[in-house]
Order: sequence, then C-alpha cells, then structure tokens
Amino acid sequence: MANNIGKNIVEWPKGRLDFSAGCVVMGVLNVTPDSFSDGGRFLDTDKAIRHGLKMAGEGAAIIDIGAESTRPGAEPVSMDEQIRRVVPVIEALCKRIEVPISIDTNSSEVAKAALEAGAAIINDITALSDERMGELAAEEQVPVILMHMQGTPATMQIEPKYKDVVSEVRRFLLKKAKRAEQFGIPKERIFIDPGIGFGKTLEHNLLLLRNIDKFVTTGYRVLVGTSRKSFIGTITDKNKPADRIFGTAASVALCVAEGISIVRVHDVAEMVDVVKVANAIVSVG
Ligand code: HH2
Repeated sequence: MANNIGKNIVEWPKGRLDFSAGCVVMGVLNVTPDSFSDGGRFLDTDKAIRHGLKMAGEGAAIIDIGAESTRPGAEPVSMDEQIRRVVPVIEALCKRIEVPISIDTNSSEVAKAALEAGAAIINDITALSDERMGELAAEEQVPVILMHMQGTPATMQIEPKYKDVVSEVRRFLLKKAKRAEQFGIPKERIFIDPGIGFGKTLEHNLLLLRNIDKFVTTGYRVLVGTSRKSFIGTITDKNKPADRIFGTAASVALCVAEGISIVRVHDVAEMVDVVKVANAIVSVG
C-alpha cells in the first residue's frame, strides 16, 4: 500500500532507509539482564555484537539497541550503566555493518553517547518526555521514533484505562509529532508508534492493531512492536515468549497490509519472510 508520506527513501547524514518495497524490519537487541524475551542472552558485549551481525545478515533494516528493560514492573537502569552496556556494542557494529542502529532510551544523555558511538536513530518510548531529546535529534539530524505509553513501566499494567484508546493514543502521538517538528525534525524523520503492551489491556492492544490504518493516515510513518508480547501469549495460550513467533507473524502480516513502515521484532529471519510476502501481496494491486 502506498504510504501518503510520499518519499520511499528516507535519507539523513548518518543513514538511509528504503521503503520502496513497503515495510521494513527492525531487529531487537537488548543488552540487559532482564528483558522479557531475550533478557540475559546478550548482556555480554561479544554475544550482543554477534547477534547484531546475525540480524543484519538476516535482513534487518535497523538494529534497535537498548540497555534498560521496559517490561511491566521493570526498574530503571542508571544512565552510566546504560552507556556502559551499549556504547561498545554500537561502536563494534558500526565498524562492520551499514545497517542503521537505533538507540532505545528515554535519556538524552544515553542517546547522545550512543549517537557519538555511531547510532543513527533515536527510539524514545516516552516520546520526548526529556525535552533535550528533541533538541538533540534536531541538532544531530537523526530520525526519532515516538511511542505512546500510559504510566511508566513500573506501574503501566496495573489498571490501564481509556475512554477511546484509538483516538486518545492517536491524539497523543500527533501532539508529540508536532512538538518534534517544532524542534526542527523534518516530518519524514518522525515515526509514530502506538506502544503495544505499554499501559494497555488485551482489548486495548487489539483495538489499536485493528485500527492501525488510522495512524497510517496521519501522514507520519508508523512503527509497530508486537513481537512475542504477552497479549500474543494470552491469545495463543503460550507462556514462553519464544513460543509466540507464529502469533507475532499474524500481527505483523496484518499491520503490513494496513501500510505500516517498520515492524520491531526479535525473530528477524522469520519476520523478514513474513514481511516480504505481505509487501508483495499489498503492492500488487
Ligand atoms: N517495545 C519494547 C521496547 N522498546 N520501542 C518501540 N518503539 N516500540 C515497542 O513496541 C517497544 C520498544 C519492549 O520489548 P523488548 O525490548 O523486547 O523488551 P524489554 O522492554 O523487556 O527489554
């Protein structure tokens, strides 16, 4: 499906994304001891680098590196510790691959260190709650991903409430995207994300996915992260995140059909195939 943003290639001084085939895949690399799916697997720098290289080889268009779990109930990680975890991984990957790296953080200090190390995109799950983040993205001329969350990771799943989840999340993201434009970030470098699982019940997540077209028609490119999340486990009765790959695939295919631009996933090889087939079906007519 043609996205109404116009340009199929988004280019900036440190990177480039090609949307001419449709949606692209962002691979997740959590350098954390406690992430809900891959926690502890890539805390070791060498293992993290190997996994980043593997995902690039499998066709990831972006590698998203984070050092702080945002799973429900997770505790914050200090800026120094986040920087200590991510910088060597980013430096090593940038020497070996062209794939742009995004830094998953809500701290402008961490983002700054990551950009100096070679990261090329800021993924902010708090949508510029730190005002310095907007200035930094504008100064450094990098794209930003703005995500919606109700509450904080420590509290967000206690009792999420909305009158109309789709219009409230959409309104929030439009406001944040406009704010990002005021900082001087061009529209084509702003990505919006409804924040699946961040202060949302099963029904809220399903309503957002069912109505994802309402985000696509804003004119901002849309990113969706459903990968292995607990709502998929609830529907499929799969307790272990690693058993949720087919459930993830269903959500990815349906989102691609509605014109989203990026899917954030753990299982890059599998989802690259899902996205290729979905892109091909969408672009035929
Ligand atoms: N989900 C997670 C983390 N960062 N960023 C964006 N833009 N969108 C998302 O949906 C999103 C995100 C949570 O997943 P994961 O990184 O695998 O787990 P954890 O937060 O436990 O590290």
